[in-house]
Amino acid sequence: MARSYAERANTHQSPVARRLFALMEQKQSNLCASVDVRTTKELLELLDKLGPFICLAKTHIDIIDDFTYDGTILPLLELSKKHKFLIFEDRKFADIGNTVKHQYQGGVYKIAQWADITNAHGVIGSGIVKGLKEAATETTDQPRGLLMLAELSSKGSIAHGKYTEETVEIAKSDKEFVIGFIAQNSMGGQDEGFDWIIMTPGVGLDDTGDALGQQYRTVSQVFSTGTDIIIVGRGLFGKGRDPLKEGERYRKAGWEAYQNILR
Ligand code: 5FU
Repeated sequence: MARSYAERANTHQSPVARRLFALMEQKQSNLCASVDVRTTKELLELLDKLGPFICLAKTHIDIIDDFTYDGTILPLLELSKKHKFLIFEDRKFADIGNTVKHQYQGGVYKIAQWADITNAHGVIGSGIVKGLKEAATETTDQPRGLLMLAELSSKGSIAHGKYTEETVEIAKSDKEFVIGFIAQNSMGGQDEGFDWIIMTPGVGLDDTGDALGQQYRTVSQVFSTGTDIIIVGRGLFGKGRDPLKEGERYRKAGWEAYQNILR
C-alpha cells in the first residue's frame, strides 16, 4: 500500500524531502518541469508560466548560453519563492569525491549554493556521496538532497541489473543526504527504513520517443512501476506546445495517477 505525500512530509529523514512532499500536497502536484532551454529569458519565462503547476524545476544550467550567477540564478530563486517550487540541477556528477566536491561548490555555476537537489552516477562508488555531502555542508546552512541515477530512460542504457543494485547500495551510505533515485521503477528500501523518492524522466503523453534515443512512457505507466515524481520536458513546451495548457494537463494526470495508487 502506497503512503501519502502528506504522511511522508511528516516522517522523512531529509528536510529537503519533507519540504518537497509538503509542497506536493499543497499544490496537488507531482510534476517536475525539465526546462532545457538555451537562454536565461526563455528559462525564466517558461518557469513563470509553469510555476503554478509544478513542485520542482529541473535545470541543466550549463546549457544556458548567457548564464551569469546574478542574471540567471537570482531571478530563478525569486521565481521558486513566488511559485513555491524547489530546484533540481540535473548535473549527473560522475567523478571521484574530491573532484565532484569542487564541481558542486565552485566554478561559474556554484550549484551547491542554489540547487535544493542534484544527482550523481553510481559508477564511481560511495566516495561521490561523501564528496558531495561535504561540499553541501561547507557551502550552505540550507538543506540539500542527492538523487542517485539508478536507471535511465534512454534506449540501450547499460544502467540495469547489477549496476542498478550496486547504485542502490551506494544510496544506503547516507540516509539523510541521499533522498532517492532517478529511476524507471521502485527501488524498494521500505523494509530497511528507507523512504526513497523515485523521480522518473522519459514521460510523455503524446510521443513515444525522439530521434536521439529518448523513450517516453505515459504518466499512468510510470506510476504503475513506482514513480513519485514525473519529470517532463518537451511534453510541456516542445513543438509549439502551450506550457499553460500542458502544465495543467500533466499536473492533473500525475495527481490522478497518484490518487489511483493510494486507493
Ligand atoms: F537521467 C535521465 C534520464 O534517464 N532520462 C532523461 O531524459 C535524465 N533525463 C533528463 O530528463 C534529460 O537530460 C532531460 O533534461 C529530461 C527529459 O527531457 P524530455 O524533453 O522530457 O525528453
